[in-house]
Amino acid sequence: MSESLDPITVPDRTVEGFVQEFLRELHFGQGVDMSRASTNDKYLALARTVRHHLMSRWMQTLRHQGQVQAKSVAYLSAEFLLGRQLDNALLAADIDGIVTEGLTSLGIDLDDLRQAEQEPGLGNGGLGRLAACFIDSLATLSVPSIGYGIRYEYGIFRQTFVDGWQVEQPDTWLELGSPWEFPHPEAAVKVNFGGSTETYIDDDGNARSRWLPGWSVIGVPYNYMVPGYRNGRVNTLRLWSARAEKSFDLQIFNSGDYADAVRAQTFAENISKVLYPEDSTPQGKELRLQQQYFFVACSLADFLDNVLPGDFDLTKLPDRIVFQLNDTHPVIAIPELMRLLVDDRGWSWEDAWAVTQQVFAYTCHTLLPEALEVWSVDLLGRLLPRHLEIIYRINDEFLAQVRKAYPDDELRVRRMSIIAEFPERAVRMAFLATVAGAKVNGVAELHSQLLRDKVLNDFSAYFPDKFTNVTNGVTPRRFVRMSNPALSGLITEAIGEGWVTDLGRLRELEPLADDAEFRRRFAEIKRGNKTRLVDLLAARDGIEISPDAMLDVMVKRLHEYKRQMLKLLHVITLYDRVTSGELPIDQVTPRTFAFGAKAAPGYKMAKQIIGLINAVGRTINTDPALERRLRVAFPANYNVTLAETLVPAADLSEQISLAGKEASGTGNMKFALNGALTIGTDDGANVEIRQLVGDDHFFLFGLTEPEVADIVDAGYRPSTYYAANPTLRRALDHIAHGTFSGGDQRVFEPVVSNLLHEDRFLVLADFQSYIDAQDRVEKAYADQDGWTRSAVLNVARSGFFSSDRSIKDYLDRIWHAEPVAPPFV
Ligand code: CR1
Repeated sequence: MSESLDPITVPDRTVEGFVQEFLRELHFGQGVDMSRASTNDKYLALARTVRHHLMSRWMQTLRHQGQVQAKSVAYLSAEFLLGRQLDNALLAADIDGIVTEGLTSLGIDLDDLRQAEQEPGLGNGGLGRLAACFIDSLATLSVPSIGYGIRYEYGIFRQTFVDGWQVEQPDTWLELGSPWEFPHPEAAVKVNFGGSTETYIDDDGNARSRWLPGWSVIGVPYNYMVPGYRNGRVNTLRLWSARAEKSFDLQIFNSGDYADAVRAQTFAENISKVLYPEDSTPQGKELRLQQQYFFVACSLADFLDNVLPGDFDLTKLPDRIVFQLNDTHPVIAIPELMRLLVDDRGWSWEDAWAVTQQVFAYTCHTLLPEALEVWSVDLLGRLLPRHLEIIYRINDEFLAQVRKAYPDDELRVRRMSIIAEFPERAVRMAFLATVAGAKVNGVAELHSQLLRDKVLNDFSAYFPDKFTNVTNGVTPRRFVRMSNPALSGLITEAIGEGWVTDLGRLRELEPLADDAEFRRRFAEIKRGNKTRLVDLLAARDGIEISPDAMLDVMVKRLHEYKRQMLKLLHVITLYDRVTSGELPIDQVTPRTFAFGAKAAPGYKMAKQIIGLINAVGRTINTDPALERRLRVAFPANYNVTLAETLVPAADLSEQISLAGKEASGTGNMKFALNGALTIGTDDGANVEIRQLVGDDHFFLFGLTEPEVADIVDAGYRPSTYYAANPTLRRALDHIAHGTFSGGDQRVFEPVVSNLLHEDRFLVLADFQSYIDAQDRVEKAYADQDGWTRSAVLNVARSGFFSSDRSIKDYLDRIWHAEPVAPPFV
């Protein structure tokens, strides 16, 4: 079906047309003229002008979706780490050319306006960024879909360093207004909490339960455009913001108690106030559960009541929708759908369960047992008493079946219960999702295998067909085409445009790895990207680095299992080799060690490690003996925007988690796609990266997952590694003796004693293997041309890691939905 665009809504795609529209927006939208316009005025006017170019396609997509009623995907995620919108919109609408030219004619530098955009940091790390990549790919593949999440007023905290220690500041991303959102207060949804339940006899004489809620809030939807790449489709991301039912109490206000008059408002708004600053650490908080229920209740109500036509037969729901649960955060949607069908619509339990089991699928993103969310029965019963009853019944019926399958195995029944008994009675959300979901997937081959064999082993034995893998991917639009324009130009020149939406075509670059002229240009681009980074870090952070040094990068959340400490011990070892006279400074490859990492505010050890990285950096960067050949660069507040400049500049990508701990990683993919070589363990998606790029172009080190399991089972003793390895001993002793803390031995004592006596993630066990691999890196880097050849091959062989491929796998293996041709291009 092809329709034509409504001419009223289609803006003129010429430079003159753009300029006119931009000036109109400045005038009518911002109420200023060019002579008085601030940078923010110009940015907002530009954003609105750009948005016009997508708007008619958005309207058309929605209209078309309403008519066709094809099977859709609802991606439920507590986090969408979107990154800046302006460039992505320019790229999708294919108007960067006319915009740059038009602004230049007005004496405006597009780059200045770019900087004015505050990135929406509505996610913590990999999980949230993956959700953002997935909605981009869904739109680009023209899959009917909608993203549902929370519009946090404050996103992931802004990290600052005070004396090298992390201090968190609120992320005020909405302060100057966001031009990318469309609030719809008229479509608000009421969400209940608390209260109690009662049983009653319905008209047919059946005993039924119902919820008598204690309080409620209102969810206001904010819509965002999710443009496909130049394909005429614009999907929707709908984020919910919490409000009180009554904005304030006039009686109380008039009596003079102003604080009390707005109490309900403050309380309600707290629900969407701030992104929970957590990343795989267990910090169960009541507010977090409120957030989770709030957004899934809004989303299910919105889908059933507003998106579906009024006469829709809900027994057909599985033909029309699949709700993908991004980790356990939205899993409370399962009892919510049961409640909507059984309590509100009078369905039988069996009918409701039959539908529910078909419309949910669950993605697990972790292997750390402490990161598998549980909610105490006490809290859940207080906040959502009816949902707890429903969960109990799901569990009773499930366990009855397990007993039937394993008649004399009560231990197994207890292991598989959705309700844990120790250390307190609690609902295991991953189990609930596994029991109710049609499919369960891990996010890389190794991760999915470990889910089956270890974390959810009883369940994979019981439901063998439920488990599958979908290896993560990243969007090539943002992470190559947009962030690495020079490399994109070279690729397009070599193999044509099509790779941006068909990333497997990067394979066609392979023969060019042997073309000296191509390698020269590739290396020149890498250097240009480094220069861009040098300039950015100087301006953004006052950090000085050289474009001539090897750029060795470790950027990701700070977590012990990711092992920033291992990286740091390597840095300290190089420092020790030089300062002890073992290694003449002129034999050291000039290297910049770039770190970027936020620690969860309550995660003490992670914050210690941040302090230590900065302390080591201070020492190394100022020690004249090193002649500036080794430098540590740790810009604060690593985020998507910084990644866009950092990743294209990198030579070496550090992916050094303990094997069996990193579910996938996605930074690893971004680096390989931009021509960095990886030094990494056999963990997460590193395994697949190495298989694809080849052992000769990847620096593998460290224990394998089965080896780790053996060592841990045998009783791991880190101090034996310390005792046996003089290099390791010297590195740790530097920290312990205060080399980086002005002689003060107490400051970093917790880090040292943790490594020596606990070392949960086997840093000391992998140390020597890592140092050896780093020595291989040095050698390889000495042959610059050989290194570039490997870098080209990394790019050519990493096309698999496009999120377009991930989404196709989801469509085939889990969603069984089809792309629908957009109404027009
Ligand atoms: C995992 O730690 C994975 C992303 C996306 C993270 C990481 O290995 O690449 O998910 N998990 O699947 C996470 O953020 C809160 O959990």
